[in-house]
Amino acid sequence: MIYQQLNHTKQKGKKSFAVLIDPDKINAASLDRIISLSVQAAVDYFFVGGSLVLSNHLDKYVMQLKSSCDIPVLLFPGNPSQISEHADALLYLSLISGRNADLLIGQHVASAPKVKQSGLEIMATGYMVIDGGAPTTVSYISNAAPIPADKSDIALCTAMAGEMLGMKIIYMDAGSGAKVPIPEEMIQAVAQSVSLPIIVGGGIVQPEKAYLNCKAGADIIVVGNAIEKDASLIKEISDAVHSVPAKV
Ligand code: 1GP
Repeated sequence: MIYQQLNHTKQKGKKSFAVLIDPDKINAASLDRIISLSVQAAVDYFFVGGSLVLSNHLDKYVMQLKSSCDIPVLLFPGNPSQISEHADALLYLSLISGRNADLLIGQHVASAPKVKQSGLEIMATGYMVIDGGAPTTVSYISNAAPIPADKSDIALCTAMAGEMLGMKIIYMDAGSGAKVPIPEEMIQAVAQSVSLPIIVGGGIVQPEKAYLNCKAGADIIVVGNAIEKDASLIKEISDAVHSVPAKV
């Protein structure tokens, strides 16, 4: 099970790196290149999804990933149509930072039979959108205010509530292409308040920032945009994340 592996890795204090694949921004050839660079760089996970996903290629790309390498594929869906039974697991997102009932529970109810039938490993994920300095697709589509970046107390209370409600993972996201990534202070405040694995993404473009996020308590760093622009960052960020000393 992916979740057990994820939790085990956290207990050992080891950090992981996930490459985000947005099916709208890729083609089969560029995905091939990303796969081989990711294998060489010892990337831990592929996340597949996006806020919109206008194309119909989700299944195709998930199959391409699965047939080319052993890196686990986790779906990171912007909406319930983004389900592929060929993936390994589903980040079953509930937007706990917002007050939009549809994204907290409504879409889950409507798609529950389909999700259950998929046979995917389901990982309940408390999804928290943090203000990244400019409106991102996720903040617009979700129609819900993000948590202000300087309000660590709101973030930690939100994560705590998510944990007590039974979420298995906390995902802190400044949104794809965020101008400003999530500050380390906020990551640290959340990491000290919950014992769940913490995923952090949105606007990370430098290996140093990935490293500092991990030191602050992030367990998995996700990068999408920056890699689409410069694929050599896959190795640089993977090395930075994996160089964080494990807890003793
Ligand atoms: C977005 O967390 C992801 O949901 C990754 O963001 O594309 O900015 O790396 P970037």
